[in-house]
Amino acid sequence: MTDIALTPGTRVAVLTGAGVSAASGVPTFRGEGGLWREYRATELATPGAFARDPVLVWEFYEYRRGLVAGCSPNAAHTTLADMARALPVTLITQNVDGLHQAAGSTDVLALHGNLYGIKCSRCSYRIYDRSHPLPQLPPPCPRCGAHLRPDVVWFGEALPQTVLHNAWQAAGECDVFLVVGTSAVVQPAAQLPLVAKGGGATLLEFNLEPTSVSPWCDETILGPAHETLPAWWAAHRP
Ligand code: BV8
Ligand code: ZN
Repeated sequence: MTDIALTPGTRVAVLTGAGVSAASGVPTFRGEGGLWREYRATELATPGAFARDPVLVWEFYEYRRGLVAGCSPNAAHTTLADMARALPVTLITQNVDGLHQAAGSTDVLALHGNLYGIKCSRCSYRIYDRSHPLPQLPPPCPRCGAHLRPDVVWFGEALPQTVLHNAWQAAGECDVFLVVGTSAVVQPAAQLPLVAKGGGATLLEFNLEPTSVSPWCDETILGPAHETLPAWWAAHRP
């Protein structure tokens, strides 16, 4: 086990992916269960899929909103919220399920948006709506009449600039960087652990298996994050 002496001044940054929500019952992107009907999530999370079939993509996100509505944060989410009460923690997530926020984490840098965000596919109209179910079909924008769409970042779309800038800065300045439950495949999020390493941080990975970022990690702690992260925090909290 990599020896780290955390103090109340230790700057921690965390990048989470779908694996942190697996124990809550939210399917990951690339594991089994990532399928919906006969589609893979990555086929539908694109502007082209929405342009071709807005109803299908809207139904896909309604399915996921319904799924997540029945899920609760697990011990990995609550541990990260607890950590931020003891240390300066920047929580960066690729997830859109809102479970970090539900666990009490605040100031979450949501790189890829949130399932409860809805925006216009044409103008700047956007709302945050936790109600479920939404109308069966993508509603027309009340301002311009175009289809409303999920306010998430699809493949081929730019990440929110301020969020990405703040995540990049936190990664470059932290003392310890935790990579939790991500295959580290999706860019530019997957660069963040390397930015942290380049900034001199200790890099720890929590996953079921090694990933493409494992060679840069000071340690890869194998196991389900809802068990390994609480155990690590209990052994290292200042
Ligand atoms: C962009 C929202 C440019 C939607 C998502 C290089 C540079 C820049 C871009 C690219 C590049 N190379 C390729 C690209 C394009 C692309 C990309 O990265 N493609 C990949 C597939 C190669 N990137 C983009 O398109 C990005 N946009 O760069 O735009 C640009 C600039 C200016 C102007 C225009 C354009 C946008 C990417 C965002 C896509 N949106 N989500 C939605 O959710 O529907 S990404 C999606 O994948 C989710 O957010 C998910 O979180 C994310 C990453 O996946 P993971 O979270 O890692 O999940 P995965 O299933 O893969 O892995 C789960 C892991 O958990 C596994 O390792 C598993 O072992 C582990 N695990 C499982 N259970 C547990 C566990 N670990 C611990 N405990 C457990 N219990
Ligand atoms: Zn509009």
